[in-house]
Amino acid sequence: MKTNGRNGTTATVVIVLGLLASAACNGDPSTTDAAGDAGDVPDVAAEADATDGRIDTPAEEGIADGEADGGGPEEVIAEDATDVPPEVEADATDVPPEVAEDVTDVPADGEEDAADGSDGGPEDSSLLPCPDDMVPSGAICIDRYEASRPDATATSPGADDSRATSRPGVLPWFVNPMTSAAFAAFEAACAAAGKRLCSADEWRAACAGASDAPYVYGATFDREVCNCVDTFCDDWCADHGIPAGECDTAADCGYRYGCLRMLPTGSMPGCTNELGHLDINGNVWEIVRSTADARGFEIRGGAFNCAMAAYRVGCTFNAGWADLYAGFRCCKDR
Ligand SMILES: [Ca+2]
Ligand SMILES: [Ca+2]
Repeated sequence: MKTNGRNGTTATVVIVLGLLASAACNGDPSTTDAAGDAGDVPDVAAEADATDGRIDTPAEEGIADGEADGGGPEEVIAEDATDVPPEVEADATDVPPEVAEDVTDVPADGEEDAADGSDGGPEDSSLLPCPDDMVPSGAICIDRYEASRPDATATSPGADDSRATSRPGVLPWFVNPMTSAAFAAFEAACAAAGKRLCSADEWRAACAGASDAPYVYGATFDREVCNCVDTFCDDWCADHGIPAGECDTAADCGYRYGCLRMLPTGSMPGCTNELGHLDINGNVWEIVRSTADARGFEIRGGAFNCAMAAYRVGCTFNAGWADLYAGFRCCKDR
């Protein structure tokens, strides 16, 4: 720090780290990110880079490498990202066995849901009930789970693109990076299931719920409720003998420990509101139709690997970049 040259080097490093942090979420958070959040970025990148070797399972490495290793310019990151092996696995052992039973026990009866005030429209009595794999949200039904392929399992997202399913305990259907071709494929997958992609307004309304909350579960960000980059830091420390007082649970700590991971659908039973859909915040991003966004779609809900989770998993955030884990869920009119 004694010379201008060193100061210049330091400044350069900070700028580069800022770019790396963008890569840590697989993209450039430029157009829709709040400028005020930019100050958080360099620390995240430093942690992500420095701890690359600490990822403790092959499954986690498969996903985390797609993020933390993408330290170069965007072209390089995109290459890495498309290389995500289809067998990328989540830690299926984390799925509480009771989750699937609980969620499938939820009554899908539209009249009962309408009667409990979940959507409250005056015309509710004329609306049809929703199929078992969807929940009512006003004048539409929305998938209970993130979309998955028919042949997806808890450890594989599958390969059958013929139609979208909405079911618990399987890895969601995702692409990385997001493309216009994927948008068309998602629309076709919903159509083959007798559904369609949700619109941005429909998705946001279902996310915010009756209380119009910023997060699906309420007004205050909670890392433990929906699967985000910060969810497993405390668990990682406990598993590795790090006392709670010494465990880094600050924002984006998942990069430090390499403990972020995609989960099978419905693994976080609290990640919902009175409507009963799951994972609308976090896990994989969700593509929705948009007339406001020039791309024709928006990218909503945040993801398991995305920095600045408190900001990006919110119900109103639209990711303006393509290098991310993009999934979807289907809607249909009632
Ligand atoms: Ca946790
Ligand atoms: Ca999601």
